[in-house]
Amino acid sequence: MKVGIIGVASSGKSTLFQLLTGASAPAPGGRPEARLGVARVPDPRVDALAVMYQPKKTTPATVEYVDVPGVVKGEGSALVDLPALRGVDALVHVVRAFESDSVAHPDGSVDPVRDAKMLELELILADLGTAERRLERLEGNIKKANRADDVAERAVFLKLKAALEAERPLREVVPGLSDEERKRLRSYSFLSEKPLILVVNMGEDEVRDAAGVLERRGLASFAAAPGRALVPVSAPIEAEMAQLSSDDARAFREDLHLEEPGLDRVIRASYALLGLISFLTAGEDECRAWTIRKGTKAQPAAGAIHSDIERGFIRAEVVAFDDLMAAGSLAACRERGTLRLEGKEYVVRDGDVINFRFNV
Ligand SMILES: Nc1nc2c(ncn2[C@@H]2O[C@H](COP(=O)(O)OP(=O)(O)O)[C@@H](O)[C@H]2O)c(=O)[nH]1
Ligand SMILES: [Mg+2]
Repeated sequence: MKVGIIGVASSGKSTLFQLLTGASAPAPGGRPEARLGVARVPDPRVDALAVMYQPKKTTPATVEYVDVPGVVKGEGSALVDLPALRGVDALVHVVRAFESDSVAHPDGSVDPVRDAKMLELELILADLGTAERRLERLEGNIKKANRADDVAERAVFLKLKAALEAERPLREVVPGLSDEERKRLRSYSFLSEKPLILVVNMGEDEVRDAAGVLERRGLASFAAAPGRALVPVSAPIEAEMAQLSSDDARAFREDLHLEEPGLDRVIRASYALLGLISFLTAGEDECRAWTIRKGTKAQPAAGAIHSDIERGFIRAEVVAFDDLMAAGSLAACRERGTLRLEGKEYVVRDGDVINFRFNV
């Protein structure tokens, strides 16, 4: 899974990107470029398996993040580097809510809902451009040769255009289309259709009352729309926490009434919004979490590991993580009957520990 990080200049995008992925700060000077980094998905189940199996290697699931540099407005260019976003599955919008005398907001004042709406509009206008260009092509084609396919596609794009002109993001529109209509859009990557996680970067003294701040700033109601999620963080606090031992970090969080690190919540929100789950594999060589979409069947799930395992799929030996922990070993699960043999139609569940039997 790949997530693009967007936001106005100095909202804390690069700071958060570095904290999420462990990347170092870019060298100063030079043209800012989109940067790619990998974050580990926190998952206590993988750690528990590692205690049980003592493997040579423990590998968490990962999420890729792209730090997309903001572009200064008023140069006739978009607010964000839009081409860098075409290949991502979801967007994180870092919304600035922190006040600072030393770090100026490019618009002169801190107003998170204004910024959230402005960025959303930017995505909508980019999609409107895509829709208009496509409609122009289709009109030309239809004049030349009146093909039914082109006429049908034009009808879908006219719907999109009307919605976008009314400033509605496509994530609110596309789910209401028929399967037939959605099929015609499959080769497009619309920015306002992508799930949006608003990461609200607030002041250090505000995180104790994060829910209150989100309410007062009007962000809670903005984020209530479908396909949007809200995660409050404070970049300096996350940075401080990243320096601490895990015990000290826990004490620090308790002091601030935070249940888990803000960065973990960003990753978790990405998973939830995209409908992703993890299944697990365990053995003496490696204990590992793998990412799939909710609803994936056993055979394509095997493909997350290797295409050979998917192709040569015979059966899956499956046990729920909790059952494995309760029994203490796979052998004990076999005796208790909690280790099941499943076929290719089995729908994999979050936390299934799976051993695929295959033949190549
Ligand atoms: N006071 C304060 N400063 C921050 C916070 N987050 C980022 N900054 C500072 O704001 C500046 C811009 O941050 P950066 O992550 O580079 O923003 P970007 O332009 O969105 O990539 C840096 O000097 C950061 O140290 C925050 O939550 N509070
Ligand atoms: Mg930056």
